[in-house]
Amino acid sequence: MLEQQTIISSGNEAAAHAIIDIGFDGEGYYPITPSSEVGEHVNRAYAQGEIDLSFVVSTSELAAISTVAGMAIAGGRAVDVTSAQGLLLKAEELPAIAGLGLPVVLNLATRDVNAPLNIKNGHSDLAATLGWGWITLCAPTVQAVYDLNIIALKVAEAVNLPALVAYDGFHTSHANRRIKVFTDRQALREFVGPEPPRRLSLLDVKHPHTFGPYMNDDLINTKVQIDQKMEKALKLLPKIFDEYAQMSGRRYHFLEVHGEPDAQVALFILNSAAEASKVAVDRLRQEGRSVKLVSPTVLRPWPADAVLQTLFSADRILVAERVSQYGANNYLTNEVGAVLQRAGDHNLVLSRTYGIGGLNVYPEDAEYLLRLALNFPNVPDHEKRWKGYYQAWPGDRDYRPAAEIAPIATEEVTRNAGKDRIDLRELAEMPHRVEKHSACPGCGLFSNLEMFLRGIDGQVVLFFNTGCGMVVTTGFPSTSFRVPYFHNLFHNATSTATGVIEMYRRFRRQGKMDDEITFIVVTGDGGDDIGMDQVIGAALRNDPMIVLEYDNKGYMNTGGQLCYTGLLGQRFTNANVGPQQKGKLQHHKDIVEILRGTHASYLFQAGESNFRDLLMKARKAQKMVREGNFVFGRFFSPCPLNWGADPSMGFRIVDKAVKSCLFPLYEVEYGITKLNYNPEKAGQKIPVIDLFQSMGSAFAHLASEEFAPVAEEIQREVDRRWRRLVEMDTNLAL
Ligand SMILES: Cc1ncc(C[n+]2csc(CCOP(=O)(O)OP(=O)(O)O)c2C)c(N)n1
Ligand code: SF4
Repeated sequence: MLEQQTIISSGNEAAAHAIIDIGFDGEGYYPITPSSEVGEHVNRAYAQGEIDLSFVVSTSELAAISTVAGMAIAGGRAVDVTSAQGLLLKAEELPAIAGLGLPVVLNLATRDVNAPLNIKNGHSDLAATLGWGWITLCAPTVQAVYDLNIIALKVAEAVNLPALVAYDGFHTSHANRRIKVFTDRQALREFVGPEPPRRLSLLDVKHPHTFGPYMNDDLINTKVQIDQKMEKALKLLPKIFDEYAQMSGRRYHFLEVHGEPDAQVALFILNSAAEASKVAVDRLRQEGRSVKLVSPTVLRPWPADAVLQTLFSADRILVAERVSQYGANNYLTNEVGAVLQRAGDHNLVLSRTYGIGGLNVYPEDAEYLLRLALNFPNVPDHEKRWKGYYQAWPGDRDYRPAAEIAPIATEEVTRNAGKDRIDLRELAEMPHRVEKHSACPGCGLFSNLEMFLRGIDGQVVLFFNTGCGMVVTTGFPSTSFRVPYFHNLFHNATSTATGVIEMYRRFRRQGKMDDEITFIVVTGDGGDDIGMDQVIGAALRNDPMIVLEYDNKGYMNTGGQLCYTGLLGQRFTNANVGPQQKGKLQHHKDIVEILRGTHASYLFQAGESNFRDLLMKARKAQKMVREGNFVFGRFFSPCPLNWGADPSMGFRIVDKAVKSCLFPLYEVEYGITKLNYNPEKAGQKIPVIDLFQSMGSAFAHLASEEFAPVAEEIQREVDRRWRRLVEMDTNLAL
């Protein structure tokens, strides 16, 4: 056995620990709860110089897994992590990776797939993957997360298929447990072995090969090959489990069984719920009941023979699943049923959906399910169904949450119509369209948005991307919106708005409605990383909407991860500062300048520190959309929580961002650039370092002596961009 040490670890830390111990060549990263921390831990180790791996922060999950595919086809060992919608966004690439035979590892901290949006546990993401050709291992405990990552890579490389390690979001990803990890990384790496040489490599220029061609008709044979590789993995896994047991003292099997081996009743359940179920099995056995628990470690390859052997003797099997799939049955029930049918179909397979939306499973819940199977069919009528729900209900159709805020009347918010000048006092009295939100004190999001909305007359419909703006305003059954509002997942608001606007125009043409509406999309800067294509698409189509980006220089809702708007050297939870890494490696993204290339009608930057300018831009933006044009605006929006900044400094930080020229106030109207405020001319320009000193701990190091070269580099870049703007302003505006 190899030497090991005991540590306290969460499931996410255990996955990171395994990734670090194995020594992967590369990781693609995109944050999503509850899996985000894995990459953060790996990056921390990288920043400290503990490991040498290419850590690529991507602009979406699809981009991350595509980067991982690139690493693998170049011959590197690569790993990725995700959950729920993140997995679904990778879905295009995942079957391709299996078809290409790339042995990458993907950790999945399972989470229910909405709607409505939910971050808690469910297995609907995992269920979606089962036909995609990935070896799939299930880790019910924190220890198993560590162990199965190692086993996954070993089997993946042996058969040239990718492997997925699934563990439960929050129940396992965030549970702190005592686990054992190897102390000697080198010895572990010997167990994993060097990466087997690939027959073909994209980097082999002496023997060039074409990968990923298109192939039709009878040449499509990768599906058969995947099947054969799965069969090979099925034969190999017991040997790998054996070797791992010798090395670690921990033995895994296709299925973990707890209770009486030949029990009359079996509960078949996946991952974390299996732990609570063991207690229920023990209690019932003390009563002399013949019960057992069966929990699969391996879902793909599907261990049909082991399932048959384990369940054959049971009269009744209750398959409990954290999914609800309409159709013949939930997926595992179908698979268990199909296996047992081979043996003559003498067993009764019952199915229950449990725990969707992340509900906890206690021993009492498992006991209830076991008793249901034990007593079947002598159970209450409503439980006689062979499939159904436990811990889930359809909700009360007649439930109407109390209206805490009143809808807004058009007259209340019509203050600017037909006026040349705005009356600030009158606008100050305008009612809020968004109220009672729970943003952190000092957050720049709503101070900017609220001010902007005061410049907008009449009715608005709001669309929010996922992010803080959405999270702090809605949480069933409450809402902060006095106007219609729609959240349609992380980065889809712009395209969703396009669809709504198309119907709005159609219905107005058809005379079905006559309300005048301004459509406004609110997004974080992260929404414009992952959703950049959608914003560009709306701009290119000149869809009449206002898109407002609050730029808080990070993915704040998920815990302060890197956004491409971040500054060179900025500290993020996934771009740490240490001997080997100095925070973010690139200069800040300039979304307005990116959109300039779409020749959108009106683009602007504004900030709460210059509120008259902001209000004038709101008025102009509304005029533009009323004329049928696309508008994009961006605010500089402090995030005291993740910047570690003083919440009372927000207004002054925005002012400094403007005066340092890091965030110039300007607009681009039909291609003509106009600076709205020139700190140089006003004699108010300040060095960027003055700004960093007040921006909080994510930036404070940039003002230190050690980071002086980085600060100088940022100053040069800011000045270069500023000079360009000044040139465009003075020359083109004439
Ligand atoms: C497809 C997908 N990937 C990842 C996420 C997780 N996620 C939700 S919000 C968010 C960050 C949003 O950042 P930003 O747009 O800057 O808004 P902020 O959090 O700063 O308000 C992330 C990564 C998700 N919901 N869906
Ligand atoms: S985390 Fe930051 S962006 Fe989110 S509400 Fe708090 S201050 Fe605002």
